[in-house]
Amino acid sequence: MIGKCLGAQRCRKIHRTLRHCKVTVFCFVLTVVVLRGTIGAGKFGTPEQDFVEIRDHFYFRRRAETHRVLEEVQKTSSDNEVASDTNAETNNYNDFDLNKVLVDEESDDSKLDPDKPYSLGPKISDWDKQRSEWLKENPDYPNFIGPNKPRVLLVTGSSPKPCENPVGDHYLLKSTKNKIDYCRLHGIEIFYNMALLDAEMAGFWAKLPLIRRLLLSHPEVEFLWWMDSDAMFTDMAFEIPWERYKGSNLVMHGWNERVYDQKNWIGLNTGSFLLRNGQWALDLLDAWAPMRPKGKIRDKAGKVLTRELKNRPVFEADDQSAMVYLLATQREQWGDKVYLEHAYYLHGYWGLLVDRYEEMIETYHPGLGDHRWPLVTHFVGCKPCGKLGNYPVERCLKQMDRAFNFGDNQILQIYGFTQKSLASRRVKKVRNESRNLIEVKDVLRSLHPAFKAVKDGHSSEDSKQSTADMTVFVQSLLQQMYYCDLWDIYFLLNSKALDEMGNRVNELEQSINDLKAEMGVEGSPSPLAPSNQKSDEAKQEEGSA
Ligand SMILES: [Mn+2]
Repeated sequence: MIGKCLGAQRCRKIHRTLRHCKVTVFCFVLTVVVLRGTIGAGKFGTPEQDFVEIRDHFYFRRRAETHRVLEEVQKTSSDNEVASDTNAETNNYNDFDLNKVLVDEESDDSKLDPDKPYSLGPKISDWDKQRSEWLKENPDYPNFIGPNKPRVLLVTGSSPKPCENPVGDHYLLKSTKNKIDYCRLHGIEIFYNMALLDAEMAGFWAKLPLIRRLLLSHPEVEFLWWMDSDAMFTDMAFEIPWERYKGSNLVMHGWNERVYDQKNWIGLNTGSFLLRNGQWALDLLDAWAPMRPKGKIRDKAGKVLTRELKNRPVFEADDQSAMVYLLATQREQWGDKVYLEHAYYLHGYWGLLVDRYEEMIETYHPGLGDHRWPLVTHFVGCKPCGKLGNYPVERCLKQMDRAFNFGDNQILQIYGFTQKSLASRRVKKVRNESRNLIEVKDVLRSLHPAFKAVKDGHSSEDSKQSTADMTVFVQSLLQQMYYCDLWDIYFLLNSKALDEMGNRVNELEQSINDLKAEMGVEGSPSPLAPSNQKSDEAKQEEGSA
C-alpha cells in the first residue's frame, strides 16, 4: 500500500533507510546492554554521575574479590587461630602483624651436646673416586662445558626471615637481580639458599654445610662460587680467568704476605670465593668448621683468633678469621692449592670503589675487573637487612644503589638504554630501535658472548685440543673488542677513551692476524666467522667515530 502511495523507487529508499536505522538501533541497544552488563554504567545520567558509578562499581568488585579470597583462606584455616583474630580481617598490609604468618619454631640448639666435636656430616674420604665414576657414567653432564670453561654454580642466600627493616629486602632483591644478570651472561647456574640447613651454623658460618651438601649433590659442578648477599657484580663483562686456576682448589681475593706472614685478619676475604669440587674441598670444609659456632666454643675461638691475628677486633669466631688462621698455621697442608688473587676484584671493598664510579665510566670500560672497573663491589659492614651496621645507613644505601646501577647500566645498554645517572632510577634510550632484521640479529648476538658458548670439552687428540685452546684465546681477544664497541657508542665518542680504544683495536687485530697465520687453514671454526665479521664492523665504526 505504501508502495502504491509513494512509488516503487521511493519505497526502496525508505526500506533501505529503515534497514539502516534497525542496524543502528540494534547496535545501540547492544552497546547499552554490554555496558550495563560489564560496568553497570549507562543510566543516562550526567558523565560525572556515570564516572562515579563506574568507580564505585570497580571499587566494589575489588573489595568483593579480596573479601572472597579472604573468606576462602579463612575457610581453609578455620581451625587456625588466625581466623579468630580480629587482625585477620584487615586488608591493610601495614596494619598486619607478619609474625602471625611467619611462625618461628623453637630452636633445637639445646639438643646439641657441647662436648661432642662438631662435624658437618659423615666423613667421606673417597669423593674424588666417586665423583670421577659419576662423571664417566654421565657424559651428558661434563664438569667442563668448554675448554678452560668449568661448570660453575654460584651460591648465595639470605635469612629465611624477612629483613629487620623492609628496605633491606628491597636491596636483597636488587643484589639478586644483579647476580642473575651476571650469571646469565656467563653461563653460570645459581643456587639461592633461604633455609638454615644447620642451626649450629647460623650467621656467617651458615655457608659451610650448604656448600658441602651442594658439592656432594652436584658432582658435575667443577667450581662452586660462594658470594655474599651484600656483594654485587659491577663488571658484567669480566670472565674469570679459569686457566689461571688449573692447579688451584680455592681462589680468594687476598695477598700471600698478608695472610701467611702478617696473619692479618683482612688478608683475604671470604665474601666471594671459588672452591673446586673434590676431596680437597671436603677436607678443607672439615678443617674450617670446628671453630664451632654459637656458645662457649665459638666465643673462646674468637678470643684465640683475636690474639693470634693482626688487627682483629674482639668478637666471636667468624669464618674469615678462621680461614686466615687455618692457612697461616697449616700452610704446608693447604697453601699450594690456595690461590690468593689480587690482580682483579673477586671481592672489592666498597669504601675504596664507590666514589670512583664516575671516573671509571669516563676513563675505562667493562671487562677489566680490576681497580679500573671492579668485578665485584662488596658492602662489607653495611647491613641493610639487619638493624645495625658499621657505617651510616644513608651512605650504605646510597652507595648500594649506585653500585647496582653501575652494574645494571651494562645490562641496560645491551638493550639500548641507560640509567639517567648512577643515583637515578629512571632510564633513557641510548640508541634507536633497529629498523631491519640484520641489525636486530647483531644486537641479539651480543647477548650470546663466546665465553657462554657450550662446547664439547672431551677433545682427546692433542692437535684438536691445541686448536680449541687457540680458538678460545682468539675468541676471548675478540670478546674484549666486541664488548668495547658494544657496550656504549658514547664510550667510542668519549675523547679520552678514543685513543686507548684505537690502539687496542690495532693491537688486537695484529694478534688475531698472527694467530690466524699460526693456526693455518684448520683454525677457523664456525664460531669465529661471525666474530670476524664483528671485527670488520668494529673497524668501520672506528672509522666513522
Ligand atoms: Mn659480606
